Amino acid sequence: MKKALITGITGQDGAYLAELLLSKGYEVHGIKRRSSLFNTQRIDHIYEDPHEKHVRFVLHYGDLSDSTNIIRIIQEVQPDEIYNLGAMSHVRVSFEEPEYTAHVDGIGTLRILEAVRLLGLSEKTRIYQASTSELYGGVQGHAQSETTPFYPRSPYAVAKLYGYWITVNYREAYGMYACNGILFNHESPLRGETFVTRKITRAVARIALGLQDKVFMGNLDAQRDWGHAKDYVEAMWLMLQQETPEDFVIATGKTTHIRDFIRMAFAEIGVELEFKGEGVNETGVVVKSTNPDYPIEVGRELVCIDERYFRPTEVDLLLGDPTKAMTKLGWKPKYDLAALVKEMVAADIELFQRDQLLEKSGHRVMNYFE
Ligand code: NDP
Ligand code: GDR
Repeated sequence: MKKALITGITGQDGAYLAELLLSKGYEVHGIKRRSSLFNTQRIDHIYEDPHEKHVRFVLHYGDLSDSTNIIRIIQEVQPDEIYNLGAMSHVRVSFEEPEYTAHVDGIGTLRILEAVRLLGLSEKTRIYQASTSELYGGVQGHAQSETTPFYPRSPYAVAKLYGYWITVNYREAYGMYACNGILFNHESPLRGETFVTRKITRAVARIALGLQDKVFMGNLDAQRDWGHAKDYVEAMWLMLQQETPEDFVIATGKTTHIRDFIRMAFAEIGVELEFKGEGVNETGVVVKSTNPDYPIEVGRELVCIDERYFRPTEVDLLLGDPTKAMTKLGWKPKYDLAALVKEMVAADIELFQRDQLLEKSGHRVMNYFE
């Protein structure tokens, strides 16, 4: 039985990847951070009681900022594959926590690679590094591929640039099977609540149910190449099954404005939006509302701009060219954007209907906005 170790197992991708590897017969180990509240909601459905025999899913306390902990866990698990997904992954927050981001996203990657080398596991253990389309940042004007140069535009992207190159360096210097997946944005109902797609689908659900008046957004002019996280974790696994380690771009090859994602999400509840005004004065106004289950008045302002959500430096457009992954890995996404939006809005409506029930029976439900 193959053993995999996943850092960031409690995150969006960690949860989908753990499910995928368990379905393929792996023994899956994950590193979770100590937190004052439970932080395993995304993986609770696959949790196995450690007191049972033949457990195939094991969690270890750990942190990418602690090399002694990383070394100990890798020594104990002796994994065939490591997926380094753990990171401070929010681009805007990285401007507020630049040093921590470098420590975890940059040097954290080195800690994994060096642990494998020091433990004499270079021949046995294959390593996947969660690299990102944010590396391209300021490189605009054409689709971004494995040969496009990098120009990071945030502390997050700069930290990930170090992670990318240290992975390449360990592969070249020590012959390790280590590769970078340069993944473009991927989303799902498990997406963190403060990333733009989930923020929008949550707002749509809450507005539909009468729990929220409007949503405040940042830069609506940005464009992103969005795929489904389920498709993208499959590509991670495929990258570690090749004869030789290589880096791959994973993307859909289509890009969409944030504004159009908002339109698509509101269309799921029968609302047609028109955007009026410019810059910070832009608003999204209802011009048609056709779903009797969610009666929303025509003329109502549902989207406004709040400068707080703008970034000191922005990545205007991301558009990936996944030709290499499609050709060499045989990878192809199963979801398109319309199916992704539909699934996310439906999941958030269900979530908030549950919250409504709880509130009706006297429970207080907290909802934070960002
Ligand atoms: P999430 O933010 O959902 O998950 C990040 C995970 O990292 C969480 O499990 C988090 O733990 C963990 N983590 C954070 N800090 C540390 C730390 N100091 N030590 C150990 N673990 C830590 O991210 P995604 O699942 O969306 O992304 C997975 C990886 O892929 C990340 O590295 C991200 O940067 C990268 N990436 C993501 C893309 C996307 O579109 N989703 C695109 C390209 C790259 P906790 O749950 O406790 O917070
Ligand atoms: P990104 O994702 O920065 O691309 O990083 P995010 O969803 O945060 O932003 C995408 C774009 O939307 C614009 N935007 C807003 N973003 C947020 N979060 N909130 C808003 O209110 C808002 N309004 C407009 C942003 O300015 C940006 O242009 C994600 C993360 O998962 C990274 O870890 C990963 O590496 C990259 O995707 C690829």
